[in-house]
Amino acid sequence: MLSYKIKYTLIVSSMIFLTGCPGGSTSNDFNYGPVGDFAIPCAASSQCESGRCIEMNDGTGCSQYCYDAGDCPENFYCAPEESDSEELRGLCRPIDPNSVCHSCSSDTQCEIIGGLCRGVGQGNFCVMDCSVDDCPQGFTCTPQPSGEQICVPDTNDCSCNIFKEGAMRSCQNSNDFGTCTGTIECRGELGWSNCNGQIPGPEICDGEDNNCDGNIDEGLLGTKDHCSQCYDICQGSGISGTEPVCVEGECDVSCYENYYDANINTQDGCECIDDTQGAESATAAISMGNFSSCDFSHQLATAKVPADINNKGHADYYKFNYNNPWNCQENLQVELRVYSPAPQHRLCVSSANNTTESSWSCQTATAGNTVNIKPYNNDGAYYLKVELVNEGEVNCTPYQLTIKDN
Ligand SMILES: [Ca+2]
Ligand SMILES: [Ca+2]
Ligand SMILES: [Ca+2]
Ligand SMILES: [Ca+2]
Repeated sequence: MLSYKIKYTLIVSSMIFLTGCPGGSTSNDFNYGPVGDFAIPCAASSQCESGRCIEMNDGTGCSQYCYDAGDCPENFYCAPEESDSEELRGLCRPIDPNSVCHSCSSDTQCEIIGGLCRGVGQGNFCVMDCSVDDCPQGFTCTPQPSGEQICVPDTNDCSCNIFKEGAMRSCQNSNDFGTCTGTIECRGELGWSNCNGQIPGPEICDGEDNNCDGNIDEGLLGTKDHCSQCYDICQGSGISGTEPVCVEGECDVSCYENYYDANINTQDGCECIDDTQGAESATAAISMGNFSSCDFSHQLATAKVPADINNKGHADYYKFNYNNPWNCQENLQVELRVYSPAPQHRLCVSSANNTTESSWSCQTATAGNTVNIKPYNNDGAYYLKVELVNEGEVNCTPYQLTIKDN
């Protein structure tokens, strides 16, 4: 306080001398040193102890003279005043938070904070000059190679400093799995917070969008491992001829060739396997043998034409050779017996050496019944076909086929 008094005296006398205007009110236009009305709203300088009414925040307020920032309250800096006096150093002016660290291209843009336009981090920003002044909290006076001393934010990032606390920005977390967005918040002199967005990860079935691509559980939900919901695993893996599948959110099985889900139960997969006794076409027909006796009977009991609701097994084709060297008066006949609960079967039999299917004789047998076809007794090759009549009817029951002459 004592030094203020001394300086004040020196300043007043200097001012009087310099202005060449001694006496009058000029010598009392300002008072150097601490005041009791700092920042009190004012309309004119004469209302202030210091004799200075300046712009402050939203209006005008009384200020005070200073030597350095230590003479000014927090968030005020000691702005140099134009004077030829060595003693008159400056006036406490509010630090404009919008001007500190504001992007700039020339020093004149930074005059409001008595600063300079200098490079900080990536770009040029208004920084305060600390050659005569202290830096505000959160800034460190940093000598430059040029000899200047400027207030560099402790964050070394002008986008976030103590004056910008609470500022928010969007941010991204990216890796090989994707990019997730979030926000970062300026924590004042501590700098930006970490991005609060989630870390992208591989998509897993959990009801969340793990890789932040906007889709939840994509590529997983609706598959055999997550069919109607996550971890609803479709059964059938490990069962021969069976592939578990998920169709529109419902588990099903896909059967390999010659395998059928004839019991409409996916739990045991495609449990019905076709036999290999009947061929798939007349030309490939499998021979049942050569018959020439006048009284014979040959039976095939284990063949079947399986079917599930999606697929019907191929028709079974057979052939046999018949000759009648003794002119027996017996009748050659082919008999098909269908057991319950098998669906309708059809039996077709050719005449001797006739491979044209459209001319074969056919009969349809229902469950529990038997049908007979008696071709003419000519010598030659005979062809047989056993097939299911309707699509969509399930079956895994063997039929009984008999060739006889009696
Ligand atoms: Ca996703
Ligand atoms: Ca997910
Ligand atoms: Ca089954
Ligand atoms: Ca068959």
